[in-house]
Amino acid sequence: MSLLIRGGTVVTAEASYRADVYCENGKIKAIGEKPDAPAGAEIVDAGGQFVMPGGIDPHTHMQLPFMGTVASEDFFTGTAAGFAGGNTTIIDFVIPNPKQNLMEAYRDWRGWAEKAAGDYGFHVAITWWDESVHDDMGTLVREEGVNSFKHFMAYKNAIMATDETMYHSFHRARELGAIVTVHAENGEIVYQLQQELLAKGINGPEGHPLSRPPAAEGEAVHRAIKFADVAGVPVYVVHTSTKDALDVITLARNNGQRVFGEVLAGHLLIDDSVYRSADWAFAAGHVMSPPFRPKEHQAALWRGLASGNLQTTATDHCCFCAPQKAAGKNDFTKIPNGTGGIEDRMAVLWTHGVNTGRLTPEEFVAVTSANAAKIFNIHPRKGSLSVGADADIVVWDPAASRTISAKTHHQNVDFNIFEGMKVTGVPSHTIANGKLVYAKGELRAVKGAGRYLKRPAFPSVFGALDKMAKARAPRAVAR
Ligand code: URQ
Ligand code: ZN
Ligand code: ZN
Repeated sequence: MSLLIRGGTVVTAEASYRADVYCENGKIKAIGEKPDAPAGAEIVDAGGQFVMPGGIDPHTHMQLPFMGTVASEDFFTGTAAGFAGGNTTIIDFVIPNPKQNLMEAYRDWRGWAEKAAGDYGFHVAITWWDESVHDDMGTLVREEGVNSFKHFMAYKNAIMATDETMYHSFHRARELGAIVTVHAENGEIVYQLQQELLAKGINGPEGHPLSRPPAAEGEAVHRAIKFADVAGVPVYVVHTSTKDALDVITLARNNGQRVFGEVLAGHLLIDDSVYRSADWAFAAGHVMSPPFRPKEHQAALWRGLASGNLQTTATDHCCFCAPQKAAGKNDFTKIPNGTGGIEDRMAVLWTHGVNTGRLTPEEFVAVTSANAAKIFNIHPRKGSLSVGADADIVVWDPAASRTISAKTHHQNVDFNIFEGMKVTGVPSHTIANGKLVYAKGELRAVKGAGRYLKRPAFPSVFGALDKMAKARAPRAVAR
């Protein structure tokens, strides 16, 4: 299987330059002026377009069992919809129930993901602690290629990790050369505010943001960063949604701590007015956590991306259809939390990032692909356009437009948080593992073609730290 992408401008996180890209057997074989391509190679005409690394969405929840239901998007439909938006890789989550054996949960998710059309990895959530969790974390790192462990600091009485669990898990991750990630909202503040709002008779979606103030995120981000500092482990803050959180991340990074921040495309563009809509389904369709925020937070988040204090963008793609959201008709705390976006993230970011001058094309590649690959240790196999890398490529037409709608999107959900948004800059072709999976509106995703991605630990960082620590340790006095 060979494919030649001809006439385009290659854009990586480092540079843009005119070059053709030749792919063979799923890998990038040559990049340059008219590289040799055998007769019979499939040709993609990229004239006037950009040729970029396929998107990596480091935060999705395909067919997640959550809040009494299961997300409507599965690993096949979700990765296929991603192709239509230029995304070629996801990192999803294994989320064990409290007291559920980690390896059992991991095997469940591996089974569900076998239908994926695109490549996928897993962060594993640590929702409880005992010696078996300690041991299973070792197995997951050493044998299963998991190098990131998630901690939900929200969702009390469900999957919330206590401080005790976080303490043990962070130290174990440090030992193993893994990174920790957090959903940083103070679950106790949220829980107490939810009870108070319901007691006052506020049970509609307007109560959702009121129960999750920016301070609840700022406190939890601060706490997670301090736990990570004590453990000496890198920490990645998912769906950073407020200036409060960004300020804490920025301060820690300025002090040299290894802290990374992710922002969702939705949090960059949608504000909390959606929850005050008279249309219950519209408001409930936007219920996700952390909630969409007042406008001033969006400006801060864009500054965070531009300044490099936020390194990645994601979607937290976790879809629930209207009948599922209706579970919370009389109690907003029962509305399944989650929204979609895997098909729209890159076009939304190009339109509101590159077309407005907030991001250069190179920065666009960094925040939609390369940085996630580097942070989660799959670069340059993923997130780069380099010889030997996986042939995961998007041919991007900067002049083409479309209007986003649930009526036309490929996502398996009846709602779209970007409904009606006109985007300029969309994929004309997506190549995954060297195969054309999307071409000018035609989706050619193949169920089960996706591969599980092993992501190596980071012993190099920790090895160096250990050597330094030993060097500093007081020498035993020779007897
Ligand atoms: O919290 C998450 O990231 C998962 C449960 C998806 N739902 C959400 O509201 N973000
Ligand atoms: Zn979350
Ligand atoms: Zn999530």
